Amino acid sequence: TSVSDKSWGECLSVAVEVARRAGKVVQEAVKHEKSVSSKSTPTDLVTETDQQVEELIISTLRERFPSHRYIGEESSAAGEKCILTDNPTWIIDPIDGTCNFVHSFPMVAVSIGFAVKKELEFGVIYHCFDGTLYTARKGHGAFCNGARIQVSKEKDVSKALILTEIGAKRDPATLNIFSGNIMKLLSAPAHGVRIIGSSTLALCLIATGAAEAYYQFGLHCWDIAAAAVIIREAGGVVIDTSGGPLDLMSRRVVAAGTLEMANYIVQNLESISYERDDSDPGVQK
Ligand code: 2AM
Ligand code: CA
Ligand code: CA
Ligand code: CA
Repeated sequence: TSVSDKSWGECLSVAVEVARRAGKVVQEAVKHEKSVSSKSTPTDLVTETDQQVEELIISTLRERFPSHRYIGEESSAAGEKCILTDNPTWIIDPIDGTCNFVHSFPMVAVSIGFAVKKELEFGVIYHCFDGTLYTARKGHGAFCNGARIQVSKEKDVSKALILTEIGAKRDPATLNIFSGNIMKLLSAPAHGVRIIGSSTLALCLIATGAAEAYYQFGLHCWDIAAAAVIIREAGGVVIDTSGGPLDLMSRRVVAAGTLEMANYIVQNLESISYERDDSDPGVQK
């Protein structure tokens, strides 16, 4: 192993430690009253815990790795630049499933991804309610609580469980495409369609083979970064909904156990377009 290879392994151990610590803060905060406000739309929720946990994660990592770059949902909301460079970059979602968190619906996660030269190197996702830890490092396999995980090998949509999400944008045109896609799947007929309210945990369920495919429009780079490594290392595919390679900043993704399953989504479902994560250069920091 090269020197750099060793140091990414060290970064992964630090990421696991920080994700666990952050996850426990979230778990404790669930029991207390939350101060909820909204961002872009009335359903785009944020709490003080989102900001506190992101601050905890980034300040801890920055102290260890001061030369690295950091992208986080709440830092971006505060106007920081969301651009992936060749530098080692941490991509963080402090609370994935904020709406679930607000309702104490037990599907909430901390997600930490790490990229070097724009390539995802490892990902860590911690389920804040049950303490399940998902990890993967490029070329080293994917794990759930330390045990190897594998995607579903199902190729036929009529034997599939499909996961998706609807974001905070609820205008009629968006809802029309969203419901049209669900109807298409239900009449395929897929075994079922599920919306669990956490993109990162939905993607982890693809990695463990609990569901066959996941697609979403409107999500962000911090929703995909960690999970993409976990799914690929579990033998699955993560691509763009157009069928091309995954673009972390494109706000759309399809993940599946098999390419056949991913292609069904690419070929049959309609896309909803969103402004790219890196379209607004934001504040240089
Ligand atoms: P969040 O809780 O970190 O905001 C709920 O639909 C899931 O989608 C959550 O994982 C949520 O992440 C994510 N999400 C956030 N913003 C979104 C958007 N604009 N469109 C679609 N999904 C979004
Ligand atoms: Ca959010
Ligand atoms: Ca998220
Ligand atoms: Ca979040």
